[in-house]
Amino acid sequence: MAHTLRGLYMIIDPAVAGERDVLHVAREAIAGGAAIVQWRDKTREKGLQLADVRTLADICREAGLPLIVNDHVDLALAAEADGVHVGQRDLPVAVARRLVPDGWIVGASTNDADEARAAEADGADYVSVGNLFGTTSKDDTRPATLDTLAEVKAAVRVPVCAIGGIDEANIAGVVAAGADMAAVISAVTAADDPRAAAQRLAAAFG
Ligand code: TZP
Ligand code: MG
Repeated sequence: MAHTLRGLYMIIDPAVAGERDVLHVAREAIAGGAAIVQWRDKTREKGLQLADVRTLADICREAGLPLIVNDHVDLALAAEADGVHVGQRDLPVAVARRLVPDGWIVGASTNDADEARAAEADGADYVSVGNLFGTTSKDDTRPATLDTLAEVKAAVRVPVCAIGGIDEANIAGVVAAGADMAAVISAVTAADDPRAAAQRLAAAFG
């Protein structure tokens, strides 16, 4: 099934969820209108993540949404996800593309127009741009601005996903700068009511 790469891109990260049940957060985000879901776990071994990723893949399939696994092609394949997201130091986009089935989504993290053009040329289906507003969810990020986002949008034809500290106060500016998707972790995961937060964020895409 071809998925639309537009709207709220919900990243499910157990480290940010803390005591909250991550799969519950995912269900709430989807009920609130998330359009794309990513699994991101920088902490546990892949064998210990697999059951959760498989369950999340089922949840996403049921909702008709794509599940994208961060970093790990093998975990994405094992969980029967719909795609993989690679950073500049993960497997190269072209390699990931060769390893996944036809029709899978391959996304790439970028920080400027040159990286975005290269990712697109290597076969990325979308590029992400960040860290836009500062984040408490990830260390070692490279800063980017709304101008960077607009430059990337002008440089590539594939959809562009904004990331980094996106919340209800700044998401309208992100959409105005040309983002096709806005990725969030904490703005939904740590919200008092994750479903309502997702609903308000998703509304920015009209
Ligand atoms: N890459 C750049 S910033 C970031 C990632 C994975 C984390 C985004 O999380 P939050 O909580 O929405 O700032
Ligand atoms: Mg990565």
